[in-house]
Amino acid sequence: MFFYSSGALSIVHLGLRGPSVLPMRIMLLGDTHRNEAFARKAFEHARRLDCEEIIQLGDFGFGWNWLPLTDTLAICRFSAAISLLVEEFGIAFSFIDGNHENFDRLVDHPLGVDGRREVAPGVWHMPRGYRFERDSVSFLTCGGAVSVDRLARTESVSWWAAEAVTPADVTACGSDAVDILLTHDAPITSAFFENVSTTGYGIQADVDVLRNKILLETILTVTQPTLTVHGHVHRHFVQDLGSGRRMIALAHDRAALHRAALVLDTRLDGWVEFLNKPLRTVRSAEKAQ
Ligand SMILES: [Mn+2]
Repeated sequence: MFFYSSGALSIVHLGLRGPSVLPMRIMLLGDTHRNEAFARKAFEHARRLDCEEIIQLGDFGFGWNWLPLTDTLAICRFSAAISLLVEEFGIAFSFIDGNHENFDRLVDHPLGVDGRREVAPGVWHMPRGYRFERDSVSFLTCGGAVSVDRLARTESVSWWAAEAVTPADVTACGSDAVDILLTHDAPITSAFFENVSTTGYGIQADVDVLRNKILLETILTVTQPTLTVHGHVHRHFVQDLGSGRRMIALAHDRAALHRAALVLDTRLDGWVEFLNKPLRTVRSAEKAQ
């Protein structure tokens, strides 16, 4: 039913749309956990692969450490670091929320006219239910997940109630069909859970986790994405959902980049191509064409 990526050439033609209008490469990136060294490697990876934009899939690490700007004003250290990378590399950056974000401070940043919030110059948060298009491919985002170790955390210090997906979030996602759904948590049909029956953190954690995954599954069922990509489980795998639909899990900052990052390429007419392999393989594959 699913397989772990071998790291070999992996190109999937989804046939989402007609002829390409604008060449576009987007890198989707798994949990960054406010790891600045990993973020730099991710930007270097994106530049080598000619990506114009990075979209990070939650557990970005917003608002855990602050750099004071004035006596009354501070900026999230990791967001500031990403802002500098955006400027240095000239690559756009957005993230969806995971479960490890400071939601109290995230909502301090007002939503802009396009529906995102800018948390540092060039660093954008895509809220739950946010829809956008790139090169005629439609996207929908829904962050959020439940921290299984919530009881070991302190509210508003290391845990925020707003982490969990709510029925209102599902409503915000709407019912229009979408090509690509980006989430943090894995929907309940994820193969990751085939052999996992409990979180190991008690019945309440089990129930909360299950509820979150069912809410995400509702979005998937209603919007019928051809591709769903998520983070949270810290492992990479590709799952065939049948009828040409796929679900891909991206690994995290402690994994190799070809497992934590996925490139969507809309340059080929009528296709989206996924490059998910070490750079060396990419280069030799491109030469052979
Ligand atoms: Mn995580």
